[in-house]
Amino acid sequence: MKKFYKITGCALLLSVLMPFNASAQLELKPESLSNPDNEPIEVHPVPHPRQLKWQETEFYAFFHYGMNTYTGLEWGNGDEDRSRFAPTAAPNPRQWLETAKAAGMKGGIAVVKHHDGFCLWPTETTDHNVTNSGNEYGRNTNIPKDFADAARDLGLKYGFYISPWDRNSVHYGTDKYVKDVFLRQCAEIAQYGTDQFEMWFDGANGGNGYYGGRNTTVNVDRATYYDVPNLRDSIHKVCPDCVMWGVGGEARWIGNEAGWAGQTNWSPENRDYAPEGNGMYGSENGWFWLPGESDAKATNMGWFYHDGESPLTSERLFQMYLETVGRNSTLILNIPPNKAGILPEKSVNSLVGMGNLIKARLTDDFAKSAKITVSQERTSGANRNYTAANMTDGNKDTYWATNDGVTEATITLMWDDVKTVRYVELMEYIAKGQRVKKFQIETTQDGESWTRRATNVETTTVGYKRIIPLNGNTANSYGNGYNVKGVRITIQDSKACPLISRVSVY
Ligand code: FUL
Repeated sequence: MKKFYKITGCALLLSVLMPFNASAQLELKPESLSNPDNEPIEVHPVPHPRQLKWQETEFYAFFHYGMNTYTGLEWGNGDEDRSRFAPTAAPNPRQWLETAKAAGMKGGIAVVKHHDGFCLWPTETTDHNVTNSGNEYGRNTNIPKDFADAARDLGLKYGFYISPWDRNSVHYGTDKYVKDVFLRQCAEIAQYGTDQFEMWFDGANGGNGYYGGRNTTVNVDRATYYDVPNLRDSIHKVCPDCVMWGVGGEARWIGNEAGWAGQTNWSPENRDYAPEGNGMYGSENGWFWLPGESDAKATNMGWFYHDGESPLTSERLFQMYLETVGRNSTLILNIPPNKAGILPEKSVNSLVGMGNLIKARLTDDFAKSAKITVSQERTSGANRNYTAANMTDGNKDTYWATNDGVTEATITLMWDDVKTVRYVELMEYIAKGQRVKKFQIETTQDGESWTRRATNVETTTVGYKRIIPLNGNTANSYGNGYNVKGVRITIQDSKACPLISRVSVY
């Protein structure tokens, strides 16, 4: 960054009067012209604006629907007779998304092609698509179109899962598959909406399959085979805010598919990370921004619908929310549509129940009525301040900060009357990088003696969002709560001055 130096009038006069050597020793004062708002400098890596918008989606749905819904498989071999895709009613993506909305989700991702290669839209890239399916409901289906239309209508974000691995295609494993099938399919899907927020590219790549009758095993190197730089560039030209997930290299797989992220979870990561290993935690000194997404099932069987399946309880799903969204990850929660192309009522109820728990437990924010003091406020700039009030103004673009070099700080919230509290939520202003490395939370009943809470929790990283149950228990977080007159958060270590955009106490 450029620094401008100001030589004051007095210094100028002295420099004329004094010999050269003496004037050279005059202290030059850094001028603030280059940074009039006294903004803290970034701690790299920082997110791309599209990754920031993506992160704000926080909690969204996953819908696995397709050939497997009718064959009962999880991974179709690619040789399924197309007539087997025969919905018993017109598939209704709007109903899927209405459920997502009622559950408090901000969007959804629909599978439009799984590993079996069967495409849920009319495409010229393969005959293995809905136009050749078993009945009129199937032949008239166009999932990406109906899904995108419904999402826009409901004010939700949307995106699609397109399996790079294709066990139907005779070309899989050759360049022709990448050029004439996969990239063209992605381009077709991009045409269903330039406002997509994520394209999902599965890490399951290659193995045995039908492959147009070759019935063989094809292995590819997923890092190089799919022409990812070209894929990324072409999609971004059409869908500028679309994060290319997984193989696309713009967001990472948390990796356990069980609905939890590491308590310590960095968004920075290294290019050579093993998606199967380190996904839960990221890397403190990772050199590029690769935020985590947790994919998990809301039901007890597969990703696709199976007769006899049951949804997980709303309480269990709420626990997943705390262990993912509450740990600097997004949560993409799968609810399988059934053979009629709708979500079963039991699943809807459980999801809506989860949404109600989130609303009931994480909405009434006591921080808004607290008297908040901080150990230090960063010196204001011309058009920006860094006061404690920025943490409760509901504005994601304002934040509280300390001065440069100050990496320890306290935030104290006090109330005149007793509050029953259970959760503390913190958000960092990650546009300038993820910083906080260690913190702790205490409460007070009398305003004098403080007791540390959540002692069994790794209170290390914060990131985009961290939610700490004060009893330290995500499975049974609600409990009786603590009756307190104050909450104190102490930041004990940070990569640089901490920037906190939100503090909430529920
Ligand atoms: C995995 C796939 O192989 C599963 O079938 C499912 O789609 C899941 C979300 O990702 O890698």
